[in-house]
Amino acid sequence: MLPQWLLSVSCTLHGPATQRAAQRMMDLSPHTDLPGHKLTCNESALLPLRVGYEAVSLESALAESDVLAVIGFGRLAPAVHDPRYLRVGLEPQALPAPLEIWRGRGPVKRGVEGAIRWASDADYTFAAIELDERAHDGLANAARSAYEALGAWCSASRSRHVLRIWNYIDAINEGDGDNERYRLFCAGRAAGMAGLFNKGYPAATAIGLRDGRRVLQMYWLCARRAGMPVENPRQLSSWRYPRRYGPAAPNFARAMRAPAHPAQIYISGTAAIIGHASHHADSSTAQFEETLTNLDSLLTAASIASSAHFGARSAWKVYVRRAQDAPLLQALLRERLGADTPLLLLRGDICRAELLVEIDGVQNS
Ligand code: 3EB
Repeated sequence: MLPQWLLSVSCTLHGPATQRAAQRMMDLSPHTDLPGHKLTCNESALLPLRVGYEAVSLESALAESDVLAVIGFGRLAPAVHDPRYLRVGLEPQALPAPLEIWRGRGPVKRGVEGAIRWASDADYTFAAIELDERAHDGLANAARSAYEALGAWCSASRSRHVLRIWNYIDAINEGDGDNERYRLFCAGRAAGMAGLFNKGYPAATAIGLRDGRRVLQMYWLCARRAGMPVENPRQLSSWRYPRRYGPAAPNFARAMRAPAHPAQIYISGTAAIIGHASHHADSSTAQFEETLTNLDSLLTAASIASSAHFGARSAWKVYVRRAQDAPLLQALLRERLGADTPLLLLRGDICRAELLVEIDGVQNS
């Protein structure tokens, strides 16, 4: 069944085009049923969350009543205890790095419950968890515990629909074959997710930290209404990856259309993968171009008008494995995405050892 917010958007604003797009999204998403009923109009879409990078102090950001979440990056980001704030251990390529700030409609309630920190307004929730692997019998169990805990917490909350998950994992490529830490994470995640996402997986990112702390960091964006998962016609759905990539497939949607109007799409970590195979193992720039082709394909599948791709109405994170690739990639990004596109380059490891660059973000129509 189509979510109510999408019905209202299709009948009041775009008519058959959005209806077709919704149909296409569902064709690509095996977890959602085809619509079997007449479209009706209502006013149930949420206002989109405003996500951007801001060069402001953490204190001034947290003083604002519409701020739902602030994410700081790297060692030099402030270490402040506030449930709305998370410092992720990924080093930014350029200093000082801006803060990623999520703004909603306010007012924001916030709290701490066990290992979970959360902040909610009427429509959206930011929820974060950090688990020390050593205290949780290793990475796989930490991942399972983290998904079980956040899953249970979100299911019981007003914003129970998970749109987007960010996973940051120390030393993600360490270990051989099925013992590679990313694969251990995937196994724990699959176990911890059991029964959670029957209507489709959230969009996600999984990137490697290098801080040596062995602390799994994860944060979720949840909403009061369900979003619509979107798959990429150029890429095999992650949960269908063949066995060679590990005993437990990753479980994420390529993108999530938010239950919002105007349209907003959260794009999962996207790399130079076609079908299930990595391409251009020897070239970060070729991987970058392939990644842009994947993003174009995904945004088209999500029916965000192609003229609206990138630009000021979007925000992107670019994860770069090798420091020496960063300057050229930065220049290429500016050339391809334009001067007004918000970008944050971070040094991080990508979940397959041969991948050198990955991009995630949010696109508003
Ligand atoms: C890929 O397409 C690249 O395990 O949550 C991208 C986004 C990737 C999310 C995840 C992994 C994940 O498979 C890696």
